[in-house]
Amino acid sequence: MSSTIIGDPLPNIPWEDKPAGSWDVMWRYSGNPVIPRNLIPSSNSIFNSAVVPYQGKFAGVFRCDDRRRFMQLHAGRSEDGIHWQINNERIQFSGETAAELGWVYGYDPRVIWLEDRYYVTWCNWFHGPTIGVAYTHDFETFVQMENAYLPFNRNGVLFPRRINGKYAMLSRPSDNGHTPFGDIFYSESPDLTHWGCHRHVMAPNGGWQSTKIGAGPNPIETTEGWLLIYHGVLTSCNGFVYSAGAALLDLEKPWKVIYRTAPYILSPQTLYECVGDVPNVCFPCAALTDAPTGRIAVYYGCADTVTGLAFCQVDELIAYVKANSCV
Ligand code: BMA
Repeated sequence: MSSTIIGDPLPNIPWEDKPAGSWDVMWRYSGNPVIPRNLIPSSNSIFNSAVVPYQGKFAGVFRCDDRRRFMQLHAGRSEDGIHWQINNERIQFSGETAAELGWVYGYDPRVIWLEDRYYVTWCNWFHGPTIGVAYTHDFETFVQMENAYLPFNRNGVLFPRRINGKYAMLSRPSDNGHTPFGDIFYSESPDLTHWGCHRHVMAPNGGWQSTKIGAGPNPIETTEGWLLIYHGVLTSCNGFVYSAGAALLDLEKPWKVIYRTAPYILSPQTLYECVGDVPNVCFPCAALTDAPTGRIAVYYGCADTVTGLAFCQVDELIAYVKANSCV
């Protein structure tokens, strides 16, 4: 491999080889969707969810919209990353900040191991959407921290390590509705509470990413830069279409975009991506990686209804990003 992941081995990463004859740089798991909408009694839909390796197995935080159609976060476990047990009760965040802020809704979680614990970020209601932050050691108790920003913001995604001594997050300032704009910004913090030194990372750029963009899974450190898989939105005559692309960001100054795909790497094309509560949505929120093999397994929401799994190989994806860059 010419380009490699800087990270840990994950020999039990869910994986399926690319189908023979496929032209795609990212390919779908043949058993998709891996999480059906009605896996638990309380759910209307389970999508846009985040998973991590946990104690030799897997754990995660799942967006489960309930049958009132309220947006909730639930914890879950898996032996293999494919078959999931998700708690029927939503996460009850603990701590003084949780008591102070209260709970209205949460959606689109990301989860990352950072230094000594797992951090969860999500879109959290606080007089409108902004970025909620919490930590857990065991996926049972989740301690809520301060929201990272004032409203309105979405797609808050932490980097897996400090950069130049500071914690780092990507986010997408937005509005109180179905935002028709949106660029990705970078912010840093000394303590995961106070965020500043904001930098612009990238703006929409035509085609599948012409209306708005937002970070997807937490950035993956590679020898070529931070590999960012992100979503982009096109406004069609029939509404928004959510696809995914990838970019390489500078390792020390991640607001500097080195390469960025002009074509999408995943777009809504299968029945479960094109038909559901919100049609035509592929929304990646998590990526598992196995550094020795370069394998990447991406979890993505499909049509705001179910959760799918897709795969790529780091050297192939980076070569594709470079060869098809719009930067
Ligand atoms: C965005 C978010 C996502 C959702 C997408 C498509 O604004 O709300 O959770 O998947 O819209 O509905």
